Amino acid sequence: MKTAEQLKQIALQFDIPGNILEIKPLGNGLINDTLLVKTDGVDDYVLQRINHAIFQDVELLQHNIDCATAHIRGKLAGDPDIERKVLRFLPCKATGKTYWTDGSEYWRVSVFIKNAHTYEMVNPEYSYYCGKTFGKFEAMLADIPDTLGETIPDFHNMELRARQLREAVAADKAGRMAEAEVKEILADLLPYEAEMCKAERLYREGKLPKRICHCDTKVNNMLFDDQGNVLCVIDLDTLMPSFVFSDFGDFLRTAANTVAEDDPAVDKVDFRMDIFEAFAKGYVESAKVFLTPVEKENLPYAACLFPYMQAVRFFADYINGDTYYRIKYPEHNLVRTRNQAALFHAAYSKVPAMKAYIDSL
Ligand code: GN1
Ligand code: MG
Repeated sequence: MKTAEQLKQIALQFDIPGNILEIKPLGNGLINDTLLVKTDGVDDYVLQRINHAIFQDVELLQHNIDCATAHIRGKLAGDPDIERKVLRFLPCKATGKTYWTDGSEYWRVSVFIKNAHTYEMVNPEYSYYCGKTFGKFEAMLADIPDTLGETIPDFHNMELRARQLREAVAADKAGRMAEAEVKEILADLLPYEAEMCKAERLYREGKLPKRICHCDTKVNNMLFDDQGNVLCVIDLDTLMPSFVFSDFGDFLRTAANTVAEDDPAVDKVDFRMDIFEAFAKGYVESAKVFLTPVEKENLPYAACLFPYMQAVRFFADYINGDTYYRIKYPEHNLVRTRNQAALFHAAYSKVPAMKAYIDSL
């Protein structure tokens, strides 16, 4: 843990106007450390320590973010509320780059967006706006002239995630393969592996494009204003070329689940069709300018893929001894796995209904 003075010294590496009054924790991400920097000036700021163990190429990561935010800024030019609709990162005083490093830790600062709210759950009306926003976000980035890289190579590659699970099982580093429940979950997940790797097959066959996607479209990565309008998409670390399934599927993974992703009450997990329909409607409305028939017809698959992939990722982390996701208690990743596996099954059983709805759009 850093002292208040140490945090202040880090924040002062950036061109922050005004005096820093206080620095305190913000949000509940599982990867980076996020802090709010209160100042006596016009704006407050968000100070983040980028998890360098996970994001190994911070230079590339900030390049992606700089290019994407600049491109979106161009598209929103003239909008009087532009400062609340796209993030602004401050340059480091010494280097002019949008991050600062002491050689071991990586930090960045962005302007805190005022009067904005995040939610952990949304109703169908908000889901529709979220769908519209993520579709528009991808549409705005569709013609970005810069080349963006993968900040985590093969981040949403299901074949890789399945392989990592198999490797975790074989290595059994934490000795957890002896647990009866672990064996049960493995037996439950493995039969769907080949089916869930469909996106990679379509890509190899040249039938599925990669586009610039957000790749972490959890509900709580959207900012809303006081009236419930979507302002802006945040948490851009995983912005990278991927399949559109990433953004479509990961939103529903969090929003359509009747409970939180780590709720131990597995019997309460369900996949909400009202949320699916509202989000899909909004998404297809704004993404139709670029969406191909193969992308569109596979949106129900995406809704299954993401709970499945997340179950596989949480499960592999549990088996590896909890090295990736921040946990609050020893079984946390196992609880998350069970929850996501239940969500996968719920979504899977609703694929025919999802298909019928997508066809109607
Ligand atoms: C991580 O950092 P956060 O909490 O927004 C993870 C996502 C997972 C999510 C599960 C870089 O996102 O992929 O879906 O946890 N991000 C990374 O809650 O692995
Ligand atoms: Mg987040």
